[in-house]
Amino acid sequence: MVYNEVEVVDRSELTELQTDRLRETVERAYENVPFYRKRMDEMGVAPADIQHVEDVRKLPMTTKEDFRDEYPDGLFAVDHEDVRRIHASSGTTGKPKIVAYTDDDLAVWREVMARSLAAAGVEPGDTFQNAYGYGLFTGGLGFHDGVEELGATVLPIGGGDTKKQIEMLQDLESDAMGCTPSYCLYLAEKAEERGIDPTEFSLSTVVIGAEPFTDAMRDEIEEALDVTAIDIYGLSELIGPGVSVECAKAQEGLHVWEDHFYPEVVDPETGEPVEEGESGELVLTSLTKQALPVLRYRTGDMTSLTRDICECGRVCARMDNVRGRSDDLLIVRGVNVYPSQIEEIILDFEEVAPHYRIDLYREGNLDELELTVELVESFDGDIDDLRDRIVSDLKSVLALTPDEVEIVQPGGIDRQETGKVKRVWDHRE
Ligand code: DLL
Repeated sequence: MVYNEVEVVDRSELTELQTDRLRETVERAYENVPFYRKRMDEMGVAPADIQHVEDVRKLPMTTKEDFRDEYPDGLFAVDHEDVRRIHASSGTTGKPKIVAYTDDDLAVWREVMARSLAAAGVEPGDTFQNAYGYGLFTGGLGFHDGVEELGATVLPIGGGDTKKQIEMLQDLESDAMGCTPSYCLYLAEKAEERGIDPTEFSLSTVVIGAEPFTDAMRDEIEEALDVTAIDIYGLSELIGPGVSVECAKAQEGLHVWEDHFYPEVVDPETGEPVEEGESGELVLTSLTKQALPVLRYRTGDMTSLTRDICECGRVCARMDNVRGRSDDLLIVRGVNVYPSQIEEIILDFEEVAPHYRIDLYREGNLDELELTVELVESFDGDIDDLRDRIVSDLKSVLALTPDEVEIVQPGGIDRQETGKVKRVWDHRE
């Protein structure tokens, strides 16, 4: 369902809208945020230099370090009395990134989330079980508002409390659910442990995001719960969930709501834009944010963009599923490898469950990689032979020789009930 006509306007009309909005955003940032005024002055760029949306390239970039340096409110462009809500995103180290919303920002967020849910196939009247965490994390409230805006029923259960989630899924017959991909698997497993068949829930759609996952992981989820799993992307710095989403019709890339967020993809090393279709780091500029306008935010997320019109008719650019962040890259004895590449290989083995962990150590000057994978219940083969085949695939596809592949029994890898899943443990620092 197309929620807003702007999703299907001509590209030229969209570009005009983006140009107007970018000019207003740059003006607002320059006038109200000393940080941006200083950066632009240093670069010799004035708001009047922005005549077309593609002039975005003249603007300075913003990084997560800038958010940290300007902690807590140095990037705000409005007075505190106009801030209606604050969220925060905690990284692994240091202070969280604080983000702010005016009334208008909250209205935009509700709108992009309602649009995202509609594209995902959620319909007015559906019951949506919201298992994203409420609180400073943007997942819970972002989804909550969007479900209400769409005219569906929100069940604000939040993250965790899996027994209650299962009870609600059964008793309220939720049609759709929002949660992280790792939680989908956790939930299915816990249901089975209680003797409940998770494919029997009335769920037809899960809207999954907040952490990367491979196609193989998505297949596992769709099978375990007998659902369509739709990828939704977003980040606190830009708004929260609802920056882009797959449509249920094609499931071919995530539609970026370009009337609010302008996407670019750049080479993560040089910061220079790459050709359409090429992979690089996603850079986003907010086009309507009032409390916290963000110019060219370096997300760290690796993707590519296409502007081909989708079979669903939506015109906005589509980004490829984010398989990881530029700073997820593991360099193991000189071999560059993303955890998602390892995930893809191990999930190709039907003997292996979708749970794994990667441990990195340093012995003397040498990196060591230890991979732990878990067997599926039905396994009755030869463990040594399985190990050999996994090692051989890692070697031939990734040129990576793990120092150890440990194969554990079903349930042998610790599960995480809430938050973003952690699979890589780097003990080298
Ligand atoms: O994770 C917002 C969100 C909530 C998105 C619920 C989707 C669903 P942050 O906590 O600020 O915000 O984390 C943002 O999470 O830069 C990506 O690295 C990662 N991420 C978010 N969605 C996806 C996704 C929320 N669909 C960071 N695929 C982003 C891969 C994702 N990574």
